[in-house]
Amino acid sequence: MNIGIIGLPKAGKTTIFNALTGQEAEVAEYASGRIEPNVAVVDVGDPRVDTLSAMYQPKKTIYATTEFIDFVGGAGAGGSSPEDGAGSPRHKKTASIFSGEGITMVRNADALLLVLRNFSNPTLDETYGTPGPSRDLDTIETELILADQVIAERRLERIQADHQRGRKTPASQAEEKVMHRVVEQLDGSGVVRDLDLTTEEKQILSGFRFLTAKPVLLVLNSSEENYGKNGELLRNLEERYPAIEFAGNFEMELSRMEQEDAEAFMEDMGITESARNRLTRFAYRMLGYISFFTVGEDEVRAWTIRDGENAQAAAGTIHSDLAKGFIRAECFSYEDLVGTGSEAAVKQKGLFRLEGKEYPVKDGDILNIRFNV
Ligand SMILES: Nc1nc2c(ncn2[C@@H]2O[C@H](COP(=O)(O)OP(=O)(O)O)[C@@H](O)[C@H]2O)c(=O)[nH]1
Ligand SMILES: [Mg+2]
Repeated sequence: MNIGIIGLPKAGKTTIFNALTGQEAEVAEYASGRIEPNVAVVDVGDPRVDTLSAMYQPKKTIYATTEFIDFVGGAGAGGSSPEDGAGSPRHKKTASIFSGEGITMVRNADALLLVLRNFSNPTLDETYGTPGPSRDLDTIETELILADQVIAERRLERIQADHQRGRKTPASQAEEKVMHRVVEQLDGSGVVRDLDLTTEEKQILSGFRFLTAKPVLLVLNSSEENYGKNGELLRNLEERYPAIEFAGNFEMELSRMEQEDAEAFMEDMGITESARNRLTRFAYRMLGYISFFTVGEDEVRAWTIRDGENAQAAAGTIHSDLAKGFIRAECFSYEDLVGTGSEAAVKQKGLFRLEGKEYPVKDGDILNIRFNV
């Protein structure tokens, strides 16, 4: 899973990125002018993996991972935004926050984590106004729409120009049709996500990686003082997107402390778990991801797939050969393994199954793929 962190300048994106990854990327009240994104791959903490590792004593234990990309916007850094390069001069609208090189990486993300400032600071309040998470969400949505509009319009013009030159194919006509719908949707301030698309249309659009097609999660980045006291605000935000609250600055500091010290501070704040664990669990649930496991003497490992994917697709996440040469999946559940105490006991109780290609893999399944290439 791959998550792009976006938001208005100084909303605390890098602070949240640091809290989630334990990194020490530069956090700044003032612009620094750097534009490359911060990227980190972190393990998805999962107590089930720890238990499996203790049972099998493998040489290697490998957790599922999540990649976070902290997109460093241009415009907020004192208007130093690189030209959007939107092409034709007809495109007056430029997406000021989401222009520049970093956005290419965010376009490749599976989901957007949108950070909303909910803390005061004299300098920031003066430059960007007092905290207004709902207002900021509106602004960001508008900017995401603008960024997609530039791409969709440009593409549509291109197809139409080709058609005028007599270059018309069934594929180009299908693309024109769906791109036209995208442009209309965006012109009406709608998002690509809300379009009712056929599988084929989704396929046509997938290469454009529209930002407004991606699932969105909100982070309400609250000050240490008002953390946990924003119930109504959170509920309002949740009417639009799934939302989670962090005390960004505080949690960034926690992520740098020794476990024991961190736990004492967390208790004081009523924070039960690290930002990373809370966020990954939240993201898995909201984005519909699940984990399955492979076990053995060599390796215990967690893998991430989308809920509903079948055994063959799951095999493919391990290796494409396993999907191609798929015969059967040997399968039992983590629960049954822990419940009975051993693989032998799982078999004895008739809880060990052989599943075919179409079997929908469940969260916590332990799989061994039989294959033949
Ligand atoms: N009080 C408070 N300050 C924060 C919090 N999160 C970020 N900041 C401050 O806000 C400024 C901008 O943060 P940064 O993470 O660099 O924002 P970015 O531009 O969105 O990446 C820095 O001075 C941070 O110390 C927070 O939760 N509480
Ligand atoms: Mg930053």
